[in-house]
Amino acid sequence: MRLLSLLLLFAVSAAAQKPTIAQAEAFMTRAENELLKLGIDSQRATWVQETYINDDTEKLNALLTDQLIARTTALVMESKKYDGLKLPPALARKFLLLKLSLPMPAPNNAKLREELTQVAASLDGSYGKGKYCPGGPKEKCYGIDDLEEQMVTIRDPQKLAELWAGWHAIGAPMKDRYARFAELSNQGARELGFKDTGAIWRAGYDMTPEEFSADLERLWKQVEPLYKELHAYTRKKLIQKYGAAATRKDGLIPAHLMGNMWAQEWGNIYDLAAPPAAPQPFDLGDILTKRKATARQVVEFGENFFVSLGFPKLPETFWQRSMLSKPADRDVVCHASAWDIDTDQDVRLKLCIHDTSDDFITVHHELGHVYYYLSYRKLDPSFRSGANDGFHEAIGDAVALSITPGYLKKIGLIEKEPPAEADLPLLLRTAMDKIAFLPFGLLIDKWRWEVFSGQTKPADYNKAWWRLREQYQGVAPPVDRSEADFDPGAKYHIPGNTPYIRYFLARIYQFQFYRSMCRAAGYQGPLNRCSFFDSKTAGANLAKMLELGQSKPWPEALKAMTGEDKADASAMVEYFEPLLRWLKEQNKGEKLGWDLPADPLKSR
Ligand code: X8Z
Ligand code: ZN
Repeated sequence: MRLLSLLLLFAVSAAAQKPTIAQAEAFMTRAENELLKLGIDSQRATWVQETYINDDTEKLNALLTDQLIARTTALVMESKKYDGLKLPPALARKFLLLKLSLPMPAPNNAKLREELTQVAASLDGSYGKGKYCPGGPKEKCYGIDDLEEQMVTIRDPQKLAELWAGWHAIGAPMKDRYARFAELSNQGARELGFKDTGAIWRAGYDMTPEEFSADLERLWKQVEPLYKELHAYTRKKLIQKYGAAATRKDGLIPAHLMGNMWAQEWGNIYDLAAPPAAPQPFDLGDILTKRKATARQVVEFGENFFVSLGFPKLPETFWQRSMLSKPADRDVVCHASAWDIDTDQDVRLKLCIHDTSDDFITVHHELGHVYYYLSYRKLDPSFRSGANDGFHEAIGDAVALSITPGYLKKIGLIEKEPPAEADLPLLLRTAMDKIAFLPFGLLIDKWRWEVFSGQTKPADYNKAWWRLREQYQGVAPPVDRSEADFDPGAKYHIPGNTPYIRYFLARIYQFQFYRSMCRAAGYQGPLNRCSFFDSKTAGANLAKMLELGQSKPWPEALKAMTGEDKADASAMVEYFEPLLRWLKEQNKGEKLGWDLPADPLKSR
């Protein structure tokens, strides 16, 4: 009798301790509010660091990041209490998103966490302060912003190799810090119950890691034939121009000849690849310079496009608080970015606009982020994010695909539409940016996932990097490299710790979004000529997807706009179909692809 009542008492108190759904809900509301506030403080500190780099702002940023990570970690731990509960789907999703919310998980130990946030802020700072001083440190020095501009026009391979090596030297001093960063962040990931930091990143796609890998592989296979043709064609043109400096027995292309520091987009060397009889392409950069367009006016072109779709004008504070041009008096991170400081109306851009067409496109890209922010700001804080991060990167690009000659004529930037023969050359130029990027977009995080998983050790960082660049991109280092170099450090997103697979996904999604908006706009005809400017129907469909934020698994968001629920590269293939036919014709007799060299670090 006594035993029974004891047991009963035990059962009752256990039931009393088991948390309820109401408690889970209350916990989540509290967590959301607290993290929202800390997130805003941290955003402000990061903004100040990146627009005003010095030791103090670096420290302040590290401090605020530290606070945010500390509280997020503690709340994730606390949230485990509710693990076995059967929660309503929206609440369950919030718990999941909380677990995945740290791109840089940190150890739950104040000292180690502080070390990690310091290392991370110093890596970001090193990139922003990075300079190449051709005549030595006392002479004129160039940051990446200047160097990128120079690479667009310089056509002397020796000079290009110098610039390339000069910039890549900024990576070497980051190597040890990067190794420590990976080690500490992994420890944090393991404490949260994940294998490593890469595993957290890959968990953000509403599918299992195996399904995610399979999806990436499937998409890559859809577009790889296009890349191989473009690679072979561009290689032939580079060899015609540069001879020995562009020639390797294995068929790889030296990475400094593509008009871009990372050979990630090749549109800047379109002049070397243009078909002989092609009409001279219009140069938006020239047009904007001749008109003396200000940075603000360049952004207004983008704003007007979104307004034409039915979106609101940008808030006044956007213009007051954004950084649109490079300040003359201090170091800043020029790499373009869009900011959602308070996840409400305080949205901003940070970029260093020059009068080039690349920037015209980049502005549309960044405004895609801004209009996404503004569209989901009314949702609960947990859901104020993109359906997945690839969606976020794809919105502005999908809009920018509508910057056709027809559109430019409509808004008065060009006087007459180029003749029909100009279509194919324009498609080639676009492909040199969009298609060329695909393997690069894929390999950056393949490298990082291998680093985080421990498959690639610090002693092999650079080898593994070049192995992937050779395997996927078919490009080789222009000068000999070694493990004393750390070439990944010369690409912003590595020291900046921004996951990158989003950009690969975005290249694919953007054509899918674009095709669906073209259809909504009632467009019929070859896909590459469509502009959905001024279509309120296309805009309404887009808004339906954007307003969902992260509240639903991404296939549902995709469905809300396109009616499709799978990522699909067929729109991209359709867009470039005429070009593919032409490239195949041009490449007759050419060997497609390349062989992998025995030593990935050798320049010949
Ligand atoms: O980093 C960016 C954006 C940031 S919002 C400008 N992009 C990647 C890069 O520059 O490497 C856009 C394309 C790929
Ligand atoms: Zn972006």
